[in-house]
Amino acid sequence: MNNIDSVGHATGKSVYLDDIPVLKNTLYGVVYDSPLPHATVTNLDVTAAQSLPGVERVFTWRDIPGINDIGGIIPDEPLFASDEVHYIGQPVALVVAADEHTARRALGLIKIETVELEVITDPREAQEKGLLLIPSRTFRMGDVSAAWSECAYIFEGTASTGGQEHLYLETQGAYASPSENGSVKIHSSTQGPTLVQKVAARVLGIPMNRVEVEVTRLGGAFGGKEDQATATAVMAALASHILNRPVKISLHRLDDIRMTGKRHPYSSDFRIGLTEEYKIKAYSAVMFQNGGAAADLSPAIMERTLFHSTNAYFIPNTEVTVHSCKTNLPPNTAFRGFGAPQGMFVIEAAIAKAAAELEVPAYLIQQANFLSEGDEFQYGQVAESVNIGRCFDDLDKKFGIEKIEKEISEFNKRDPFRRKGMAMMPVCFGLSFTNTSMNQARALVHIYQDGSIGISTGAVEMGQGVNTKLAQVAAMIFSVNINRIKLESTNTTRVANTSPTAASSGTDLNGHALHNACTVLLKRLKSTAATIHECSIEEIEILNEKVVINGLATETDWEKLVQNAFLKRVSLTENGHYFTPEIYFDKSKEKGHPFAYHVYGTAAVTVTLDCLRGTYRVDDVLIVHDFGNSLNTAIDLGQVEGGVMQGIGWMTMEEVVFNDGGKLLSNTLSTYKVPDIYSAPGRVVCYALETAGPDLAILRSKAVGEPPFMYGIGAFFALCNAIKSFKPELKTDFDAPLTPEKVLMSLYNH
Ligand code: MTE
Ligand code: LUZ
Ligand code: MOS
Repeated sequence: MNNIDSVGHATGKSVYLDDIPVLKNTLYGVVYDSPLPHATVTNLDVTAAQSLPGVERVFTWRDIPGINDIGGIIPDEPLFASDEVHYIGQPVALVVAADEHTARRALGLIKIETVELEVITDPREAQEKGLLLIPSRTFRMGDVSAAWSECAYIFEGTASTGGQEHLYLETQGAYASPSENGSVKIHSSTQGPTLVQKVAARVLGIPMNRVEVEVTRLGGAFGGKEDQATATAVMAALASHILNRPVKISLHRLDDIRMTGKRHPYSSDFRIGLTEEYKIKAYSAVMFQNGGAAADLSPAIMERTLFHSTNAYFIPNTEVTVHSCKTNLPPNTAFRGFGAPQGMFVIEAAIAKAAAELEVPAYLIQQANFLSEGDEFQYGQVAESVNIGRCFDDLDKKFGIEKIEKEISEFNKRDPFRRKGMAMMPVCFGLSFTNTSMNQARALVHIYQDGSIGISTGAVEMGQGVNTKLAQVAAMIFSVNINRIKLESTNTTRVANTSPTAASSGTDLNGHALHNACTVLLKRLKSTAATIHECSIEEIEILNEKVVINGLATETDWEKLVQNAFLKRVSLTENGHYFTPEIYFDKSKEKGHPFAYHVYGTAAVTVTLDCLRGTYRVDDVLIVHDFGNSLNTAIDLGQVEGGVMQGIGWMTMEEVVFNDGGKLLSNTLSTYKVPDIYSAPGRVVCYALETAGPDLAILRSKAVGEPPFMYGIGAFFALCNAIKSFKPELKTDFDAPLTPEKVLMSLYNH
């Protein structure tokens, strides 16, 4: 089954926000953002900008009719700064003009007077000064302080990971226009239309039913539009609502990179204790999450870090704390993996450290500690259908870990200046929003009189193929040709109170809701068929667009059946609702059953390092991944390849750099290096683990969006191993990304 969008994308016919034809009288908005990282605003003068010919109006916090707050979880983030600014790039005003060029010229006429305040960019320093976004949280299991004395070996260290720019191809943007009765319609490039609707209503001071949010598709999001599409959308809505004119905002790339938050950098201290047999007896870690200047999604990301801090291992005694630290940087936000990669990096660093000290391959320690059936996670959930050991063993069977190791060691003996390295990266990722109430969805299905089908859900298509998978679900239930099905835009008036398309759960949640709606409609149609053919409903099947009775095809095809049902006044519309059963979480105890199921997989990553130049390439990424019973192997493999590439980029070359004054130095694509075709691995080979798939996954097809990202972590440890083989005495520190510059310095600077 091809992706239903492939032709539209290849021919340029798919409609993104910027392709929507603009209405007459449309105005264009450009954001004026804070030039300072932390300051009191003593005066803001927009009069000169206001009087530039062509400028319609300059909006500041004073123009907000409702509440000046866009915080998604915690109300700590103004739409426009008022008396203080907290980061460079923070929106202060919006210039709206007849054209974008004029609006941009007016920016230079805005005068801001400030008194500078202390700037903090380091999360550890923020924590010391008590600057936290939310209270710190700790997950515990067993008795870690008692367990240290039972360990044969104890190792300590630090590990840190950097930020990451989402670099969605389509930048943030929105197009708002006034409708009747004081309503506003917002076209938004958002993963969370309901969040945009809710926050727009709050800021405009109108009820949610006066705000309609429409999403056609996104040119990529990767978490960057889960929360941070809201500011742009609400600014456009505000200007449109007040001026009673259509207003469009589409961020320029450099503005987008400067103003929006990124993946959270983390800096952590760890301690790991093992027995003589390499069983991890105890693990403790303290992690400092760099949250930026407002909470955004940091509380939820912190939580997912905690949930994934022991990755795919059973560790009987743990204590992991995360501090969410407030700094003068743009608020960091969701990014594929949502804090899990940061947490997993620390336990993998701890294992790598132990392996180096004990002079054994890390995979022996990994393997000795894999979760087994019935083990308890740190958060109380009991592990079921655990596949991690099988993924690892299958990978070994298919590719031969020892054989790879042998080839590498021979190469390393032979080659004068190049070194190869290998690392295994197991992954265990929990599926469900960690906030239980978000695990619900709705789907609205219309069967039209001609037999064609229109489907609306809360899912947002951002390139991940959710629309194709949803079409497949409906086509399978109705047993009709997929060409009969159209996936409608995502719209808050058709499907309300949606969760963002995130947490890899888009297909699962919306697919289940769709399944429920289609099942009800199918039953109605079967009942109609039973009336036509004067038999009982149990004898009826619809197979390949035909009514089949007791295995025999009848004259009645899908179109006839639908037409007949319509004439008989049967409802051909249904709204399906779904909520994930069985899940709950008790925050007061930090225990529960938060996930519907877990996704497992293992990758072996090999690299070749040029020790003269510090340059390297990733040779192979060999994977066995648990897709369950995949709905669409082409899409799923695409998600694996994209995720792996993005993970490798985060670990090796993408370096978000701020100076001490909170200014982003890596603010262009010439100073921020993203992976391109030349940095792609030589091979990405991914085998599907043979499994039935869990009941709670839609048609037993497991969610796939985020988990493969974490295979990229293997590239970091493979590089560490290559470095170690060139310079055995080197004590590697775990400071990602491991850029070629950093590699070169570590090879020769000690
Ligand atoms: N794939 C593409 N092509 N573009 C994206 O923006 N986002 C990722 C992943 N894969 C993304 C993507 C992220 S962060 C998530 S959470 C999931 O897709 C969301 O979609 P799903 O829930 O339908 O898997
Ligand atoms: N968003 C969210 C997420 O609000 N809660 C989550 O658990 C989550 N997980 C991954 C990505 N986005
Ligand atoms: Mo993905 S980080 O859940 O949008």
